[in-house]
Amino acid sequence: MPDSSQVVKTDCILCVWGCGVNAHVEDGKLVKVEGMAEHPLSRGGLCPRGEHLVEYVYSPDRLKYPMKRENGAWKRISWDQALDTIGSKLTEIKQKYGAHALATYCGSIGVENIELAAFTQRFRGVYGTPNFISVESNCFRSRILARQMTFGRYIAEEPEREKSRCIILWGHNPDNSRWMVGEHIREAVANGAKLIVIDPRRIHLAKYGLHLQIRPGTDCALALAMLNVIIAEDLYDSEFVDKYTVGFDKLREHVKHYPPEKVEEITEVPASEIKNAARIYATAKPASIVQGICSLDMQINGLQNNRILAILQAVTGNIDVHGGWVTVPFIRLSDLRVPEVEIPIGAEEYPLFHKLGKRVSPYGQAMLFPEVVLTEKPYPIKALIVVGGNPLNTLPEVGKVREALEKLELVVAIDPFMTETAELAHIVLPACTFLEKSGIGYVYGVTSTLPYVLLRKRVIEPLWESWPDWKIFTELARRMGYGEYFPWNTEEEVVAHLLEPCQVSLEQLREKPEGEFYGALGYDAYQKIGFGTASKKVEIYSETLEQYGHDPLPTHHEPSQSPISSPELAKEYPLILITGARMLQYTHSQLRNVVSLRRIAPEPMVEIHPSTARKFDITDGEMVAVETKTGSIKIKAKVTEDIMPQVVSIPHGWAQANVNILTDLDLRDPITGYPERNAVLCRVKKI
Ligand SMILES: Nc1nc2c(c(=O)[nH]1)N[C@H]1C(S)=C(S)[C@@H](COP(=O)(O)OP(=O)(O)OC[C@H]3O[C@@H](n4cnc5c(=O)[nH]c(N)nc54)[C@H](O)[C@@H]3O)O[C@H]1N2
Ligand SMILES: Nc1nc2c(c(=O)[nH]1)N[C@H]1C(S)=C(S)[C@@H](COP(=O)(O)OP(=O)(O)OC[C@H]3O[C@@H](n4cnc5c(=O)[nH]c(N)nc54)[C@H](O)[C@@H]3O)O[C@H]1N2
Ligand code: SF4
Ligand SMILES: [Mo]
Repeated sequence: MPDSSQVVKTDCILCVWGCGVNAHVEDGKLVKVEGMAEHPLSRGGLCPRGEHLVEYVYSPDRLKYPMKRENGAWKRISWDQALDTIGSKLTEIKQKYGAHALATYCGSIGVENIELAAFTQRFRGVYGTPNFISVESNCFRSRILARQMTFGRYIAEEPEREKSRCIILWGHNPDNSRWMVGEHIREAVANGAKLIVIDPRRIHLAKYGLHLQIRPGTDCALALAMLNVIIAEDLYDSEFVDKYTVGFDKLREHVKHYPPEKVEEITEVPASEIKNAARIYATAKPASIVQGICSLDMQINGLQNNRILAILQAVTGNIDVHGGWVTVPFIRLSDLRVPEVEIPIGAEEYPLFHKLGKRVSPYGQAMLFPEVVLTEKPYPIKALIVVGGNPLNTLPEVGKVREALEKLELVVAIDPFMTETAELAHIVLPACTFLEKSGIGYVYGVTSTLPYVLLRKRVIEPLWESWPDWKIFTELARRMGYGEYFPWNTEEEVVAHLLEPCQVSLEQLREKPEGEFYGALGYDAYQKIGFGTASKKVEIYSETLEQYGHDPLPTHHEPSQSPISSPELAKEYPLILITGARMLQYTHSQLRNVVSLRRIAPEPMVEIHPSTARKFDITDGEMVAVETKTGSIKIKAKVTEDIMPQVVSIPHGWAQANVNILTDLDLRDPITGYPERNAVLCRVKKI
């Protein structure tokens, strides 16, 4: 091979999983990518997004240089002009309104793009604002909180292809959102594991097991009924329960209110199926509930859904065991955060979202952001820096989000592409993609059970005038007089600093370009270190929740909008909308401009059952209007047997039929503030 061509081992972060990639580079150009066989999670595979990385990186739609919006038109400016303008405006805003008048927003890409999230947080800390908001306002933190409340630490689910005897896919369709877990599950089923799918949609994996088609938003009731059966029939692990849990007697009484026959009426799952599922799950050991990553969070019972599934795992003795749920060691990386002096927006309304015991979360609750901007209560927010996110597409009720953004004096969007949010910004800064910068790739300790880390190497030089995020914040901070907090001059220095406390050294990682395990799973962790709760046991009954005025034992609450809780509204809007079922070809609002992907999945569609379609005189493929109390969109109908008759499903992320026009910022989980985006009443009309 000539010297000018090489294969760089790195990972893909077009979504959270970080699949291993062999990137082929010729004369400084990325020419081909392949899956990296050595990577323990992706094992040589890539999804269609990963396969089309070349097209993504060289997309003609990339932002090529900084731009400023002037009289409605974009004008190219230099980096110096852009950073000077932003710096002086931010200084002015701080003097006039106080530092809290700036908010920073990190999107989904901040989760796996550690440098991006770390530098955004450092910048906001040095500037002095507490207002860091992110996708954790609707995704994943609810589950972390619930497990910390229940176990005193995060314990992750492990669908182990050799060990798991039963897997419950609960509101999760890994074939589209986490393909490698879909593969694992097929292998587990081939090895004799039982599969139970709990989903209003008949996903492909449903055909390998028992499928409970559940009315959206009633998962907590279903889990309580399963516990009713498991406890009444003595199928729980009494030794584990006696030794390691508190509150079981109260749970025993509580679940008596949820007999399967009654819960059939709530969930629409036949009582016989509830019993069947409970018996299979409790007797086939080890068992792992593999739950939706955000689907169950985004409900009125979101946190309690997460709690009740943790309780199911605990009482059946499936904690810290191979093929059940297991403690994953966290990767130790330098913390670049500067402690905030004030609490962020949402911390008063959702105190547990902000702080659980001694654990203080760095996030404000983004669902309150539009309201705070529009009302200026508790104080005015005047500027927003959006880094690696597209809130104008992905937050609920985007009509109101737009109104809020339009009121701001300064919106800066840092992104490789011109997003809907960037369109509305005053200044856009071209970020380079992950292939054009170095970083740390680790299979996020909480979303997977692989304690694995690799050096994410710069594969090609930044294209056009794009910069990596760390450099953007560093240069801006230096201009504003905060240079001492940003001493790093190169990417290598940043990565070396972040890796200082890591269990695996930079040198070791350099020697092993395919990556390295940084720790081992804690299969017997609770026997060694117990549980980190106040009682040192699994807290089935949560005094913490009780103190804050919430149900100490998970209790079913009807969704804010439902045929039962709002029958009048249901007369006008008789169908139940669920949103955001993942499409394999796209990540949220990204990648619609990758032609090869667009060819496979050209447009969004609303899934609707044939009986419902007949009722509303709708035929497959025709354009229809879907309407909620909040808004209306036009979208093509996909008539399919694979969905419950009274439910319709629309994916998110599409600009031309944005489902978040239909969702509502005010419908929220009372504990976390998460939006209810699964179970909103709607109607479908012919147009
Ligand atoms: N291709 C792709 N992969 C992604 C992403 C992406 O955008 N694209 N995003 C990533 C991110 S950030 C996240 S958070 C995850 C999301 O991951 P998940 O939240 O697990 O989403 P899905 O895997 O699409 O599965 C959601 C399933 O829940 C079902 N569902 C909806 N409402 C209910 C309900 O009330 N009860 C039950 N039981 N089921 C319900 C839907 O029908 C759907 O089949 O995906 C990640 N992976
Ligand atoms: N209705 C409904 N809405 C939903 C959901 C749902 O299920 N239903 N799911 C929600 C969930 S779980 C999530 S996580 C959110 C995601 O919400 P967002 O994070 O706002 O969505 P993305 O479209 O992934 O935006 C990421 C942006 O980062 C940019 N980017 C990529 N790489 C880089 C980089 O290196 N640097 C910088 N600066 N930018 C980069 C991309 O071009 C893209 O514009 O969506 C939420 N929205
Ligand atoms: S699942 Fe696809 S997009 Fe996500 S990291 Fe893997 S290859 Fe990339
Ligand atoms: Mo997410």
